[in-house]
Amino acid sequence: MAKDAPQQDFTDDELEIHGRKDWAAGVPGVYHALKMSYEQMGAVRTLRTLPRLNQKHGFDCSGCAWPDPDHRSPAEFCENGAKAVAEEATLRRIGPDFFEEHDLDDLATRSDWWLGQQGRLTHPVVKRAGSSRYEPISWDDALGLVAEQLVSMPDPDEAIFYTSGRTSNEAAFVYQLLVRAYGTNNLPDCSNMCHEASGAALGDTIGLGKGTVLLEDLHDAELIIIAGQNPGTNHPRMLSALEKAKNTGAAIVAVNPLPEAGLQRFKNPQNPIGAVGSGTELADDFLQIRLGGDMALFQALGALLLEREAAAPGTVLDHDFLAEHTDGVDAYREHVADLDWDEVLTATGLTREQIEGLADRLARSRRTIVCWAMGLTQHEHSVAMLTEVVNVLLLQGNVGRDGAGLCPVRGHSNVQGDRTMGIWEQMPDDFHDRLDAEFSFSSPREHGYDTAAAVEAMRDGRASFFMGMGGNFVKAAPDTDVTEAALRSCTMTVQVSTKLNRSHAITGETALILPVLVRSERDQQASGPQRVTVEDSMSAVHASHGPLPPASPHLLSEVAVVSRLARRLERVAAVADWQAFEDDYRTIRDSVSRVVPGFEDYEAKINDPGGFVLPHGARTRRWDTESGKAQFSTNVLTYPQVPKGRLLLQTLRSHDQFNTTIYGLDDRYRGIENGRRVVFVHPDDIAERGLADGQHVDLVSHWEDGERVAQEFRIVSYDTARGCAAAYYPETNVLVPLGQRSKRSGTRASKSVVVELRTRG
Ligand SMILES: Nc1nc2c(c(=O)[nH]1)N[C@H]1C(S)=C(S)[C@@H](COP(=O)(O)OP(=O)(O)OC[C@H]3O[C@@H](n4cnc5c(=O)[nH]c(N)nc54)[C@H](O)[C@@H]3O)O[C@H]1N2
Ligand SMILES: Nc1nc2c(c(=O)[nH]1)N[C@H]1C(S)=C(S)[C@@H](COP(=O)(O)OP(=O)(O)OC[C@H]3O[C@@H](n4cnc5c(=O)[nH]c(N)nc54)[C@H](O)[C@@H]3O)O[C@H]1N2
Ligand SMILES: [Mo]
Repeated sequence: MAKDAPQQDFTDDELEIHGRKDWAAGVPGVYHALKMSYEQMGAVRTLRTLPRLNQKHGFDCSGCAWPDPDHRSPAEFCENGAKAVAEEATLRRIGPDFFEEHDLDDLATRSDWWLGQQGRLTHPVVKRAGSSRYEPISWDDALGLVAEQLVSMPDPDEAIFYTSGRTSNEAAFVYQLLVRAYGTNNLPDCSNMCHEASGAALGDTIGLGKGTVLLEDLHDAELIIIAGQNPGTNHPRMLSALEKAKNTGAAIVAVNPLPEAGLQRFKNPQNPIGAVGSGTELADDFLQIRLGGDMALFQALGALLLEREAAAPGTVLDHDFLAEHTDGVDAYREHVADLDWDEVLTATGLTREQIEGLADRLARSRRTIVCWAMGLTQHEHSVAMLTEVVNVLLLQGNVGRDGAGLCPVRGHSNVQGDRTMGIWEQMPDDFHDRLDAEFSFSSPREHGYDTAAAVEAMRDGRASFFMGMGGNFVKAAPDTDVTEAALRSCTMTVQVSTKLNRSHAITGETALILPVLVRSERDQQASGPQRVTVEDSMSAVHASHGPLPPASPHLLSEVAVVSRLARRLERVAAVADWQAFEDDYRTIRDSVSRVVPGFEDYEAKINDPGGFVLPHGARTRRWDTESGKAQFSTNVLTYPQVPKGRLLLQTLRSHDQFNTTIYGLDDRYRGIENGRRVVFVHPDDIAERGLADGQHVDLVSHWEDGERVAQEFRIVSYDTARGCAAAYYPETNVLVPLGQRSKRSGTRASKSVVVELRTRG
């Protein structure tokens, strides 16, 4: 039986439960942001940093991938963006003596919160084979060790190169080049656990796996549906855009198992009256859907739109668009005509009236946007579910029209850019062709491992080297015990990092930590200070300049780490002038401009402080799909099946974390203070099981290879959809087996885990 990670403290003695809030941001948001900034950075550094966040000549927030408005306010950041910056710009430091005090066994017992609180990593360190602690090492020796290991590998496919989505375009591009010149496509990334399903669904149906909406579109929309997303916590700056839309008359509908504070009411901290007043009522309607029920909902909406059109021809659908631009609408029409409404109501937990109400809104709206995040992507049937969202928008011609479109809201600040730069285990052939031409080599074409396949390969002894360009692989990946064992079985693990996390405590035989600069720091190279570029959720690319001095003189930039490693690997060294790449990032962008479509004149385009928007065929109604048209899809109605007595659990973020980085132990909007081991359950589901609010239970998931247990969660009676529970990630990762993932994209089903609440004996 798999047990919970040992470092967790199971007793949340100080845990307090308060009522949940129905509004987000406002003065407490500002207060919490500044409090953490002062604690971590002090007043002077706070004043030097926050005013430059997301400004045209400033630096890009590492918090999320939300775009910047053209007209920025003096404080263009949110509570959680400020926290993300305080976390990296902290004055706390981990020097070499830290590791004299704390060996690996000690680190492995520490909580994620404690590890993060120790501060920035300042020196490269190594854990040698047979030793149980890290010790300082020079950069030269560190990179020498890595190169030696890579050269000695019998097959490049035994090495794995992970990326987390904060890496700049420049670093990502040189990193994938190093990996491909070394000879593998093993480039798993955090997208594999995140928006992979969005990319797959959009690629198949509209020809490019990215959203079609720009910020202005949101301001101009008539109807915005926000499904499976908690912007109040995870994309707070989106609330300003929603407020703007609202003020120009848009209707907003939230589709979520939880009544999330940010979707109800927003007190805009950038507006003095907004911050203290009663706030803007955001959502006009809240559909409290069951987990995984969205495919049924969108199929039903499509069916209802077709019905309303049949009743009043010419009033609902966009016939010209359908005829000229789409393929498969007849098959779709036939398919949804047979819709089983009983199933729809079971899958969604909604009433027919609620669904009809949303269909009415859709029928009336001429400009509709659907926004989504992890609530729609982290299910086994996510790709099909998202193609149903596309179907509904296509019916009314809502793609490639101002004020309308598809809006996957990305997570990490440059996760979309990393993909554009080639961080993917299965880049298309034309990318490889251009890469080969630019660097005169033959890149490997066989697809590499995604995140789950990478863990399986390490587990099964098919891979023995792991390098992480950022991120916290062991905590972010599913099936914590399996993932930890997989990493421990490696000959070498290398983490390019900024702060300590659990992936530094769970190591291969030899392990290295290579500490790097963050985006808020000055990146000085031989040719002068460098800028880097990032791509936001809406395909806008712009430059970022860090204002702060580096946390330590011993830090390198990610680009420098890659270039110096590349120069030590003969085959890799031969393909490019790596010294030039390191000395002057303009040379990297010059290569990108020839390899990646849309980046022509890259350098000139980023001189515009607002940056530039990458082309997206679907925005101008050019469809790069097999049929050459926007594609309707027909899917068998699917939703999670839950055996009697069990609950469906989603694993989600609290307000005080950034993925695996835990800022603090509160989840203010949901009324949780000083603890994270809580499970939110509907009061009737609690009563039905003879349990009580406040009781402690184990969360148990059952699989063919045995059960998995997350221990000691306090039951919190909460307004969630019936049959659906929620608990925080990463504590619950232990419950999700590697094998359970989206059929077509491999995204694992972190939002639909069948669990039993087991009383503790
Ligand atoms: N402060 C902060 N900002 C972040 C992050 C962070 O950890 N902290 N993480 C970043 C990253 S990498 C990402 S990917 C994004 C994540 O952003 P979100 O996707 O908003 O993050 P989650 O906390 O996973 O929340 C999922 C939301 O979907 C709902 N949901 C879950 N399952 C379903 C479902 O089946 N149907 C519907 N309709 N709704 C469902 C949940 O109730 C919840 O509101 O945020 C990014 N921004
Ligand atoms: N159960 C469950 N699992 C999930 C999810 C879920 O909702 N539920 N969400 C998934 C999602 S959406 C994602 S995106 C993944 C996140 O997976 P990851 O991206 O791997 O995880 P993070 O917690 O964002 O990584 C944090 C670490 O990155 C390093 N870091 C921070 N900034 C920088 C930098 O500028 N450069 C470098 N080199 N390192 C840096 C720091 O050392 C920090 O400790 O987790 C996934 N896992
Ligand atoms: Mo993500």
